[in-house]
Amino acid sequence: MQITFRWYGEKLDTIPLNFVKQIPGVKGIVWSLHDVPAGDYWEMDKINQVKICLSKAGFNNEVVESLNVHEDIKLGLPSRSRYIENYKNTLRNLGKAGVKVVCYNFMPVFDWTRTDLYKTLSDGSTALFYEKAKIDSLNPYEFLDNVSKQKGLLSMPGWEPERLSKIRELFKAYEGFTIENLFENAKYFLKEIIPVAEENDIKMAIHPDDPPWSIFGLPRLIISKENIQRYLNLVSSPSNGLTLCTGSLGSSSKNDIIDLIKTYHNKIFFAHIRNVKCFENGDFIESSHRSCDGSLDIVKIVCTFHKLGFKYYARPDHGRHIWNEESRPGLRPGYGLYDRALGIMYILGILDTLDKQNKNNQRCSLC
Ligand code: DNO
Repeated sequence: MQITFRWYGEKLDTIPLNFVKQIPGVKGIVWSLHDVPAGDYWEMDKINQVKICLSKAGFNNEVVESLNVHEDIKLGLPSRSRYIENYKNTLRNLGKAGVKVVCYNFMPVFDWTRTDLYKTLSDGSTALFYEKAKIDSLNPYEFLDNVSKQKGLLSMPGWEPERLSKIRELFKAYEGFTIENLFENAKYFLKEIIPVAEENDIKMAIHPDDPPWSIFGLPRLIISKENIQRYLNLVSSPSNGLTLCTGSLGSSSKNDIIDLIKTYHNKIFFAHIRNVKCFENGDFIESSHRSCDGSLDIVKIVCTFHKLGFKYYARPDHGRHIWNEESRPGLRPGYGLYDRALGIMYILGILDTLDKQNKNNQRCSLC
């Protein structure tokens, strides 16, 4: 597994790349052109600028996360052809720049959803929290009023101001829209873009829906093993694969993460590894990476990937806000430096132990 770190770019991220360089084991930066709106074409010059910047700092640029799919594609509107053409041309450019994996999602309206960005944990750190009863009791407009007052929200991926300003229109457009419509539009999209990904040696890795259940009556695709299988079957290709986000799928106890890794390890091109503490009432909070701090067994997860010879990319995903980091202006909730660095060290600790066991021909009893 190759360890990577998500970074929002020189203008938008408060963490300097030379700090990231000091985290052991990080080979690549997971990047995107966050200033280009969904549906627009990524120019070669802009892509190359990032490539040069990352390579100067000693990182590769092999993973792009969030080449966003325009809402008209998800809705299957006639205008989708223009956006699909842009998507294909962007993939061609990314291929030229040496990008190997593109993580994207097919979630209607919202990317990911939380009710609290800074919920205090018992140790005084804060983390992203989802309160099920709150989401269930509010309509999306009330929810947005409620949550948009929170610091940092509008800097999160999927919550861009231009997107949120169109929220009413979007909800109208999705009225009566079913999961079958969404699968159909995903199929149309994949049939168009997967051949281009193949030609350019790019693996497309769809991100699961977060949380993995329907919210505000919107249909959701990547929420269960059954739907993952259906999505992969839409277009059968070595370029049609998954981002296995342990925290997204793992916030539903119906999903068995170990089973998913064992079943789909050949289709997983990117792993987001994080822990989540789930409560019986459907609430969940993002905890530290340690197995004993959350509901997921991160040791077993990393061990399963290792045993299966997983050779693709992984990142620590979100972290808590610790050591007063949340007071740093411009911090993106969940994307601080410290806890993600601790997460990497935890993952590396597990991997190093497993490698040592392998060298000594010891059998692993962890997974
Ligand atoms: C959350 C992320 C997601 C992910 C997108 C990919 O922090 O994992 O926002 O980047 O769903 O398109």
